[in-house]
Parts: sequence; C-alpha cells; structure tokens
Amino acid sequence: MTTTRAPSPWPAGSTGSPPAPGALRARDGAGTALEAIGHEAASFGDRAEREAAGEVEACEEPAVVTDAAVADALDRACRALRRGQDPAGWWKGELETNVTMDAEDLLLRQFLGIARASQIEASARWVRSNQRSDGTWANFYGGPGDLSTTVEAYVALRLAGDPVDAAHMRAAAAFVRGAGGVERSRVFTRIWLALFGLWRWDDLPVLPPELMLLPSWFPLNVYDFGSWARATVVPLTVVGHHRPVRPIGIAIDELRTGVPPAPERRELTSWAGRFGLLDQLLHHYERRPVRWLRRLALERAERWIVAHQEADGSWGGIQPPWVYAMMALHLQGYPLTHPVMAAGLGGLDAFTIEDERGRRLEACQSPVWDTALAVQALADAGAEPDDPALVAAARWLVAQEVRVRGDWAVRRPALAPGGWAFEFANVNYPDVDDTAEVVLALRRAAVDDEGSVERALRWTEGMQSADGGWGAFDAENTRALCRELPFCDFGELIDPPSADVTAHAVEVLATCGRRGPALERGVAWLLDAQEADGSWFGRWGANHVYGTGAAVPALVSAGLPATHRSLARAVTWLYAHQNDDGGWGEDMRSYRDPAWRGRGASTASQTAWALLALLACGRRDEPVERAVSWLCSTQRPDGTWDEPWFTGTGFPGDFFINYHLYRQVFPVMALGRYVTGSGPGSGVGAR
Ligand code: R19
Repeated sequence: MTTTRAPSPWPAGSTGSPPAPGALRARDGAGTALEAIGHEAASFGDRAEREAAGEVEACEEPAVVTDAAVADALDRACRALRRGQDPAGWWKGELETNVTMDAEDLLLRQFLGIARASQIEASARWVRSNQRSDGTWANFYGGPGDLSTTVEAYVALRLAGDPVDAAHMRAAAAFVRGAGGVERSRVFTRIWLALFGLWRWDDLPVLPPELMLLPSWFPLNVYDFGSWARATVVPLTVVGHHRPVRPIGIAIDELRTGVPPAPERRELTSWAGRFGLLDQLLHHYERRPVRWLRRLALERAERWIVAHQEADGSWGGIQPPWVYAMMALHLQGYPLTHPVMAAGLGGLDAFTIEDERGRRLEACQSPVWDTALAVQALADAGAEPDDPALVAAARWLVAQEVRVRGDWAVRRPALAPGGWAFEFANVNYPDVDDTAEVVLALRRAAVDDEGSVERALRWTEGMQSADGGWGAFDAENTRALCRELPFCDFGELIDPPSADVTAHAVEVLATCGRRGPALERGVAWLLDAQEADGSWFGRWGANHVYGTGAAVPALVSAGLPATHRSLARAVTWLYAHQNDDGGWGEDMRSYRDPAWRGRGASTASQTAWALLALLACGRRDEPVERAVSWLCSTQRPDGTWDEPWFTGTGFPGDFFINYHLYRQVFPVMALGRYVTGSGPGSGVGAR
C-alpha cells in the first residue's frame, strides 16, 4: 500500500483530545441569552461536565506574563513550526473534516468492486472512533449530531459488517429516525443510497447532462456554479443518467420513518416552486430523453471531466468531484486500468492517512496555503529573508505558480494566467486567497520570484468582481439562483466576493504598493461590508473573528489610520467578545444562529486572529496582554497548541475544517508581531 502519513509533528486535535485549557465564561450576561435559546448546554455542557469531574482545570485568570516568557513561548512555537517543514520546503497540516469522507471512500470502493477487507476494517475503525456517546456523528468537534453524516457513517459500518442490533448501531439508528429518517437527509447522501439500491433514483431531483449544452451566458450553465460545485455537478449529471444500482445485500429499513421527503413546491410564484415544476418535467424527460441530444451531452460531460483531471489524478484537488468523476467515467465504460481511472484511484492514496486510529481521507490538502502562512509567521517572528527554511519554502512556492488558463478564464478571457492554488496540483483552479498569501510570503524571503509576483498581482487585479470585491476562484460568480435548485440542498453553490478574500487581496495590493482603482474599490467594498456590530463575516474561516482578523490588518495596510471609525468599531467588537480567560473563540453554530456570533471556547487560532487585528491598530493594552498570556499559558511544553475545535470553514453552515496547522502558524504570527513589532501598520517586516 502506498498511503502516506501526515508529516505533521503537532498533536492530532480531533474528537477525543482534551479541549484547550482556558474555559469560556460568558461576559455581560450573554450566557443567559444563549441558555434561554437552549444552546448553552449543547455547546459547553461537555466542558462543564469535565470540569466538574476534575478532568480539566476550571476557569483561571491568566497571570501576567513577562516579556521573557513571551519570547520563550514564541521561540518554542517557532521551533515546533520549523520541525514540521518537509525537506522539499513545504508545510502541510492535516485537513480534518468529517466521516462522510471515510464512509464515501468505503462506498466508492464497494461501488467500483475494489473494496479490500483490511481497508474496510481500517475505515470502519476510524468511523467508529468518531462516534459520540449519543450515537451520532457531527460535522465539527463538539457540534450537534448531523443526520446526513450519521446516515452515511451508519451505512458504511453496516457494509463493514457491524450488526443492526449492536448498541452503537441502535443508538445511531434511533437518532436518524428521530431526526426524520433517511427521507430527510441531503441529496448527496440519498445519491449514495441510490447507488446501492437503498433509495429510488426516481425520488431524487434530476440534474440532466444537457446542462452541459447551455452556453456560458445562459442562466444556470455550469460556469454559474462555484468551482467546487461545477466540478461536482458535471460528473453527477452522468451518474444520474445511468442510474446505477449495485445492491450490497443490506437493507436499512431501521433508518426510515416512512414519511416521504417534504414534497417539492410546485407553483409559479417563487423560484422554489418554479424549479419544483421544472424538476417534475425533467423526471418525465428522463424517461425518454432526446437520444442525439443526450448522446451529445454525455460526450461533452465526459470530455469536460477528462480535461479537468489534475496531474495528481484528482479533480479540483477535492474529494467530491474526484469520487463522482471516477464513478461517471466508469459508468461511461472506462475500465479501472484506463490511465485516467488508474491515476484517479492511485491519487486517492496520497490523500489517505493511516495510523493506529484507522484509515481516513483528507477532503483536500493545503500545502500551498500552509506554506505561505508558515513563511509569514516565521518572518513575523524575526526570521531573516535568507533563513534557509524561508528560502527553501519560497523556492518551492515559486515552482508551484500556475502558468496556464483555468476555468476562471471563462469570465476573464483576456486576463493572463498567474497566481497559486491551494493544493499540490490544481492548475484549473488557482485562487485569489492563496495568490495573495503566497505573494505576501515571497516578499519575506530572499529568492528570485522569476516574475511570478508581478503576474500574480496582475491576475489578482484582473480577478476583481464588478462590485469591487474578490471571490476565491472566479470573478462574477454571483448567480444566487443556483442555490434554489432542488438538487442543491447542501453547501454553498456560488463564489461571490467575500470579506476575507477581499481583505487578503487588498492587503497584498497595498503591501506591494499597487495603489490604484483596484485597491481603492477593494477598500470601499470592505468598508461597505462591515456589519452593523463592527465585525466582518468570515467565509473561509470561523467566523466574524476570522473576517475581522483579516479585514482590519488589510485596511491598515491600505493606509487607514488606526483612529478610523471603521477600525475603532472593529476593535470595540473584538473587546466585547474576548472571553474571560483572555482568548477568543467562535463556534460554527454562528453561521446559522446569530446568538453564537463571536462566542465559543477560546482557541489558539481564533485568539491569534483577534490579536492580529488589535496589533495592526497599535493596541498594546490590557486585553492584548491577556490574550498573549492566554496563548502562553495554553502552549504545550513542546511548543504546540491543542485545538480540537474546528476554525476553518468549507461552506458556512454545512461543511467545516480543522486545519491542523492553524493552531501553530497563527499564534506564531500574532506572538511574532507582538514581540518584534512587525506587521501591518508597523512599517517593519516587509522588504
Ligand atoms: C482559504 C483558501 N481557500 C480559498 C481555499 C479553501 C479550500 C477549502 C477546501 C475545500 O474542500 C472541499 C471543497 C468542496 C467540498 C464539498 C462540496 C459540497 C457541495 C458541492 Br455542490 C460540491 C462539493 C464537500 O466537501 C468539500 C471539500 C482557506
């Protein structure tokens, strides 16, 4: 087997690890507000129980920490970070998500007929070890049980042979029934069930391959979808055409309530209703598609899929398009020995981690992102531009530049290529976020960038959307109608400008001295996007602490004085949401419930984000000291931090990420700027 192990030396922080020390105590009576809406117990009850049992320390006021102690903490943190660098120059922390990845890995192999007993057992072991005491699986640490995730985990375990009447299976099934049964699970989950004869294809929304024939100016053509949704939807149209059913000898009646899914609306007065009617028509069409049209559409889809495979065998570097593309091509007649299929299957091994806790799949890998952040963090902590670690990382980054056109060129046909993607191999989807962070990193290291920085800055300017903001992978990807399709009940479907990506674009343009209309409009977009409470929304990180931690340093880089009203309001918001232990935390539930905004157990990465904003505004006051103390007092002897909490966002409200390097790079960045005085607003640090 050629599976890889994550090279990271920092501790795994998933379910089962102890929470970071420093408990949350609600300020200004807001805990009562949360209690009143019935969420307090769900979130912090776990911790309270453990405190009562003496497993973790109760809230302690951090002692004031001396300059020498901070310097020592920073030094140990830097050494731990340096230990994680690969000899080739990059860093890559594990990208932890949820067990649908592992359940689907098992189910895909079953579907393709290549499941091996040892693999099944290793995946099942991992899935079992993530089940909580109430029988459920969640989508993030400490989160509520999730119906779709629990259904997929359950089916995977059934496939692995776990008996229906085992206690852990009965608990899971009871939760599923109580939550409405498989009938209420997301469309993706019911597609997986349909593949094995456990759900009727007829009872799924139709997404016909003829979608491929819509020109790129027509509403709902594939380029209206965000990059990740596009690469997922194209193969799923092929799978939906074939309607494969490969029974596996199990039934899951114990997961059904018998109550059919809520019927689609069918009226002309709303989009949901119009799409419900359209879906009804498409179900009829699906019985007797126009033959030549269907053949043309399937050919288009097949060619699109093959053309979008990456050098590592993946599609978009992310799990969903990857597994559906392999299924689609297989159904189109590609044998497993076909080079495209072999590369796809082989590539999955590099995304697989096997250790004593079992076998798990990364949804995606973050080497470019992690490396760019690590370089900046070490530079902020005082590493010199000719530091060998920085030079090696920067050389590796320069070699990762994307020099070819990708899907972004559909909306920006005249723009020259440039920039960076998130993953090892993803030339079809470089993104503005990674491009900004890589350029900010390259400025800190003494290497020849070979013109990549100039190309990246031009590409960034060209990727600005009409409203002045930036999305991650495309310009003008704002067709909200995509979200209304009955097929699309999970995850964000489009890639409109967001505050965090726009902030990173603004920061890089300002830092590189690219004054001009692009920068000005970006700043105006950010000022306009500030929430009434003074914070910014976090699209790709949780949540308002991330958005604010990105926007404030960016605006300071762009020249806003620390006394600017917008920055003052942001600082006020941050102060109001500092936990009593000195840290910051924001729970993923904040995406669906405003009562959680800015609230949650303190984490190292989120505390660091808040500090980055405060330091950029020149703050050196008591809240900053307490935050620095929190970071120092929660650091482990080996220089790392624990962070079981997820602080990265895949899709607000639906899909969450624990980036295992965040707990290290962001504290190094924040403590580094605190100690050395570098960072936005300081005039120090950049060449
Ligand atoms: C900032 C840098 N970023 C701009 C890049 C972040 C990449 C995050 C990793 C994404 O991994 C994914 C992507 C998509 C999915 C999906 C999915 C959901 C709905 C549809 Br429709 C299609 C796909 C599920 O899991 C994913 C993981 C940090």
